[in-house]
Amino acid sequence: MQPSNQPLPSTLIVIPTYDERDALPGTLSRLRAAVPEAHVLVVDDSSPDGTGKWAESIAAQDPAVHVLHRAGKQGLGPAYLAGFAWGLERGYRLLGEMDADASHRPEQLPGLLEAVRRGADLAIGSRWIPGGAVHDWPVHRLLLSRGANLYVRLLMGLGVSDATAGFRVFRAELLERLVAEDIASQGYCFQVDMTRRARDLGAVITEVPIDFDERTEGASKMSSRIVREALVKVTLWGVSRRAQLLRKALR
Ligand SMILES: Nc1nc2c(ncn2[C@@H]2O[C@H](COP(=O)(O)OP(=O)(O)OP(=O)(O)O)[C@@H](O)[C@H]2O)c(=O)[nH]1
Ligand SMILES: [Mg+2]
Repeated sequence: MQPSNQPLPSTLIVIPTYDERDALPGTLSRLRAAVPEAHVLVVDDSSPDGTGKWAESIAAQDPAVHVLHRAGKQGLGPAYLAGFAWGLERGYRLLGEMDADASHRPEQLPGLLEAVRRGADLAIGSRWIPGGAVHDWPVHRLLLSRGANLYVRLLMGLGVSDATAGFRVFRAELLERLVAEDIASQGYCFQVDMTRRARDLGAVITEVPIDFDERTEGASKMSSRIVREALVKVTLWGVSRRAQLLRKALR
C-alpha cells in the first residue's frame, strides 16, 4: 500500500503487559523507531517481574510513552478497555493494539494505520489472508488458531479471516461506540467480541496481511481457561446469531 503523505492523526498504541520485562524493551524501541509520531500506552497489571516499573522509567525519559497501572492480573480484555478509555479521554483519533512479545512486527503498523486513514473504521493485521504468514509456530498453535478462526467463521459469519488477531487499529469514532457497550470478554474472545460488535455497528473492517512471529522472550499467558472461555462464548454468539437470522427469515 502506498503511504498517503498526510500527517498522521494523533495516534496511541496500547500494549497490555503481564510479566513482559524481557520482551517489552525490544518491542518498545522497535515501535518508537517504526512510528515515532505515535504515542504508546503500556497497560500493566502489576507484573511481579517489574515490567510496570521498567516502563515507568522509560516514560520518565520519553514523553511519548505512558503507563497505566492496574491492581492485578485481570485479563487482556479489561486491560485493553482501560487503555482505550484512557486514550479516548485524551482525544487520540487512531487507537491501535499490539502484543508486548514482538509477535506483531512494529514495522508493519504503518500498513494498518494507512488502512484506517484510507477509510476503514477497523484495520486487522491478519495472518490468514494471502500475504499473511506465521513464523516458527508449533503445529498445535497453528491448529488452534486456524481451528478457532474456522469455527468463528462457520458459526458467526463475520466475514473476517483472522477474528482472533490482536494487532489492530481502530478509528476513535468506532472505538467510542464499542467501549460504551458492556464487554465482559477477558481473553482471546475479546478480539472476536470487538469484531462482531464492530460488524453489528456497520463498521468498515479491512484486513491487512501481516507476519506473525513466535515469541522469543518471556512466557505465553495463554491458558486452557482462555480457550474454554472463547469456545463457550463463540458458540453462544453463533447460536444466537443463527436464531436471529432464522426468526427474520420466518417473519
Ligand atoms: N495487562 C495485561 N496484559 C496481559 C494479560 N494477559 C496477557 N497479557 C498481555 O497480552 C499480550 C498477549 O499475551 P500472550 O501471552 O503473548 O498471548 P498469546 O500471544 O496469545 O500467546 P503466545 O502466542 O503464546 O505468546 C502480551 O503482551 C501479554 O503480556 C493480562 O491479564 N493483563
Ligand atoms: Mg503472544
